[in-house]
Amino acid sequence: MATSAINNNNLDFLDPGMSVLVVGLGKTGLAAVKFFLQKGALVSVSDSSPRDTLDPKILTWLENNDVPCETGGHSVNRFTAVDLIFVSPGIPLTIEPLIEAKRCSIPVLGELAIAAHYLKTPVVGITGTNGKTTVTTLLGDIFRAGFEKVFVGGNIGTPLLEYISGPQDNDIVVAEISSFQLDTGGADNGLPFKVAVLLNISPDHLERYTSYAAYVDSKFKIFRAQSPDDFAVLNGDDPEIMNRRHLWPESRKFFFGRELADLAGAQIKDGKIILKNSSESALPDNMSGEEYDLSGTGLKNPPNLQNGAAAILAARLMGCRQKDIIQGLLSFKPLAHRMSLVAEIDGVRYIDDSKATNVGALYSAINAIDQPIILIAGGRDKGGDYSDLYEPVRRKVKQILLIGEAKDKMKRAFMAYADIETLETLQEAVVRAAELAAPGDIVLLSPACASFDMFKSYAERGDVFIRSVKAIKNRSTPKVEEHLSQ
Ligand code: UMA
Repeated sequence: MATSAINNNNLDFLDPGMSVLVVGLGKTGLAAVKFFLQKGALVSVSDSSPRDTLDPKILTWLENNDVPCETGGHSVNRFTAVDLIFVSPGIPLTIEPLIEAKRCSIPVLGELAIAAHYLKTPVVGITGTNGKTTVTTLLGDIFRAGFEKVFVGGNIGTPLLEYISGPQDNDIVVAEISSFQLDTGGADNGLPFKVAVLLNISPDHLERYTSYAAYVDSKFKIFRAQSPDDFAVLNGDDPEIMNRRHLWPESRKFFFGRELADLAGAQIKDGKIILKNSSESALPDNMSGEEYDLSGTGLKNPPNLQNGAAAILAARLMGCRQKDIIQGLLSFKPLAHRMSLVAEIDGVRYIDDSKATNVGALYSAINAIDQPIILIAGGRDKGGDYSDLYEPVRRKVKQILLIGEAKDKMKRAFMAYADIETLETLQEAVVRAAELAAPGDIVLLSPACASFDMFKSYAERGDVFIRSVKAIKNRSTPKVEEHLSQ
């Protein structure tokens, strides 16, 4: 082992022959194996899933490249016998082999720590509890209007390591960044984002963090490596963010929101985004006074107005031209499973918000709707505090239909605020919602929970909802022949 030569501040240690254990063989793990092999390291893998559940093509590829792969669990002796451990974001940092490795002073690093040393392209990072994927996608659209080559990756689905392993010949990298990724950014400052965006913070992933404060701390790490030449873009309407805005160093801070008072940044007003200076701080390049009208775009409703404001500000601070931003805004298509209208059947609208995997997302969904709601919720609980929802639920929700592991816990939480039924499947919940709904109501799937107890992903959950709604629509639409025979 060459651990004495390694420290987290200096990753020029990737000498040929050093031993690296990659933990987790998902997308990030596979990209990491390829990266470390390229650097000439002796790579091995450890994954807790049974061998027969992993992709056989990947296992054969590893074999062909002489990469030993432990499956079905993690053994401590593998973790303590290497020079460096690379962890995928989904691996809890509290598993025993990692604790033991850290006790032996073996560096445990993730993708952002590697990117800090090897990424050569200017990078915009977007984090927050909700809206990350929307803003990352939107910024991708905006930058594509103005730059020749744009890489969009990170937590949105394509590991940054895939880009880093290639020629790195893009003009800009747009990276969705999760708190899990920020947790393994390295003991030094991590990746310096030219523009770092923090969209909002509300309780999430509390099954992994010891406290909400620990989760909030993790989100703020996105600013750690910034210098005075870099920009922080922050939600001025979010109390959690505003309370801590003085607590990190260096970068120039600009804000977006409805209540900016004397803060510089992007003001949301009457469906428009207006850039403005404050008495103490001026936006660069005389951009103060520019207006962007979101009313004709897919961003006209909250929370997308906030997402649009954040993206406009970030793009402008990255040097994007106003006309390219407008083109990007116009070309943006709202993403699936986020407050998407599936169908209107007999005067009832069915809305798919399957991406609402935490309490904060359900809160903004309920607040965005004025009609009476029949809410379908539940799934795998993430430790969130449901009390923020009591008042909006009491005011707007006629009935809650609960599914999944969290249904009993949620029933206890909401029984004083709405009528509740529990059901076994999402399909049954949709059928029951259709029976209960009256014209003018909204049937809303917005689970406030992860999907993994019943589905592979929130996308699969949303697809099942859509199919169930379409089945009801087909049943309720009289066939032409039946209609004619009456
Ligand atoms: N595994 C172990 N040991 C464990 C737990 C898991 O070996 O203790 C193994 C699993 O068996 C599996 C592998 O680890 O084979 C999966 O690793 P991973 O969960 O890190 O998954 P990746 O495929 O690498 O995907 C990760 C992100 N996943 C997570 O953060 C959980 C993806 O975000 C991201 O798109 C991808 O990297 C590329 O950057 C997903 C996500 O749910 C979409 N993110 C969370 C969120 O958005 O809320 C943070």
